[in-house]
Amino acid sequence: MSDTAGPLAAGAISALVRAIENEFAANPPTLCLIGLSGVGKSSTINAMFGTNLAVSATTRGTSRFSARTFDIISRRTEAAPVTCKLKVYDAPGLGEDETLDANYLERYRTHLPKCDVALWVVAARNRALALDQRYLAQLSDKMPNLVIGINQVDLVDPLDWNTAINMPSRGQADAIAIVARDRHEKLSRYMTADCPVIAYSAQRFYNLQALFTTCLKAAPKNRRWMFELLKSFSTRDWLAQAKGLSPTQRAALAEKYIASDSAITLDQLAGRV
Ligand SMILES: Nc1nc2c(ncn2[C@@H]2O[C@H](COP(=O)(O)OP(=O)(O)OP(=O)(O)O)[C@@H](O)[C@H]2O)c(=O)[nH]1
Ligand SMILES: [Mg+2]
Repeated sequence: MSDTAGPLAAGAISALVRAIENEFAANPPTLCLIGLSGVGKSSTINAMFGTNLAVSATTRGTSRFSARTFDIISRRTEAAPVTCKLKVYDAPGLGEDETLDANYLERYRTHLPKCDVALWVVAARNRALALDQRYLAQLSDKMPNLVIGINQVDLVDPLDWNTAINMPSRGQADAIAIVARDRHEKLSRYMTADCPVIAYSAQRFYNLQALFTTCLKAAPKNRRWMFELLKSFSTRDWLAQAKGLSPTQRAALAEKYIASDSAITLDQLAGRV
């Protein structure tokens, strides 16, 4: 984004906001979620965009293959809230029931080419990747811009997540790095092009910014600003779960990571719509 534009005249603000909202309505940013049952696909979207997709710890959380369009009020702009839209293709997890998978795969093949980004989620503790490999092989020719997310890293052995700072213990960090390399190697064999792999925890808001930034970069260049406006989490969400920080430590961490949360000026958006 350019910082060179001058300040907008007050009268131009509402026209610009309307133009932005029209752009979202006409052509909403579109994400497609893929992955096995219960890996945290819906949780990931809820964490990043403040949506309310159903989540379940027991049986399937998402009950049908559907495209949902959410209205998201973006407060990333200083001047005025903007009503944005996000379209999400979410499906019950693959591999949950053999009789349903063929249908889901067919529908993914139809819808994937229309998406800006495909987010393929695996669970960090699941080392059995044959199903993901099989589905990836069947979808790779239809895949738009793919990002692999390794979710639930808080559950990686030795299971001693550091709740004081809401980060992996040293032992977990080492294990997560091994997991990330292993999953990248095993899944990339089934892709037509290499793609980024990000380890994170949707529940802990840990490394969610890295996942978000990677999805943003994967999106078509002229559509990235739309995803940026949709971001609905901040450093504060991650820090809120870091129960053992002193005020000084909290302030230092906030200072270090807060740049990614800074407001977007309408001047920066002028010229994009
Ligand atoms: N510990 C932990 N649990 C998580 C995390 N992300 C999601 N979960 C839990 O994993 C379970 C499944 O989450 P969902 O978001 O419903 O998973 P899904 O992939 O959408 O599931 P289906 O729609 O059934 O395929 C829920 O109990 C979530 O709370 C995480 O980062 N860490
Ligand atoms: Mg789901």
